[in-house]
Amino acid sequence: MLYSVKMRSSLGGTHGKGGRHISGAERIVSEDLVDETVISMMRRAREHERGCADFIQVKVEEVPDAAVSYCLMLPLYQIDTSEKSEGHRAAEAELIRAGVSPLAARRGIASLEALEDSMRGAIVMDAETGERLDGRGERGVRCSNMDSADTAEYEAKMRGKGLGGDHPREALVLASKVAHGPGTVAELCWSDDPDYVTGYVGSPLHGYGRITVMKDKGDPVGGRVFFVKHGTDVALYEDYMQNQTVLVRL
Ligand code: PML
Repeated sequence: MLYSVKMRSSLGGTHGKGGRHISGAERIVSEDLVDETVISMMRRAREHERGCADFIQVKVEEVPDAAVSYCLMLPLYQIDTSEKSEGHRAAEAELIRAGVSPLAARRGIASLEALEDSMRGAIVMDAETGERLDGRGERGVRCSNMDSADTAEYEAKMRGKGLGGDHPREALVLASKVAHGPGTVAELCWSDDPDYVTGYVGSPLHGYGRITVMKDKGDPVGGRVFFVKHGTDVALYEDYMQNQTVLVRL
């Protein structure tokens, strides 16, 4: 039996509401790993560089085997850039190479640049027209309920590539689920961690393209855009992103 373990932590709110988001994590693990996963999430919440959370919520939930689907991990490649403008040019080229129209690629990048605050979820954008399709304002559409199918093997592989940190490990799993979504053409992302400037363009056609510099150091605003085929059923798409449990195989 598998279990979903989710953690979110915040600071300065009341009963977890209205505070500043500090950290979040989610894993899907076998029963024997539930306890250690909960403990390591608690530690992560309390020792986060954004501060020590005063509210931590951990949720453990059984996942029936029948509810799990599988997809393959995206192949990873890297584009080295040295500043934000170069990173954005590279991202635009990668989005177009993945099948996003030049107009939508520019709109996607501009939408993230225009954010004043980080979004918890993603903007869903028509890959042809650049029109925003989700009606979820600042919340966007969260991609949730995914993990690697074999954590030990995955972590060893990422460490072997020099990518042992939380950001690339979690992002590659998420990007793999997104790329297999019903209608995904590409994804654009940069982090909301002020100390983390690397982002990526993911796509079913070319895989996970890390772009080493996508924003200025110290900038706390990040987000994601999911570009979808013209005519995609957005309700179905949101349901897949938020609710479908996906394990990613190497
Ligand atoms: C990478 O290092 O491969 C990019 C990671 C992006 C992290 C996005 C996030 O923090 O949510």
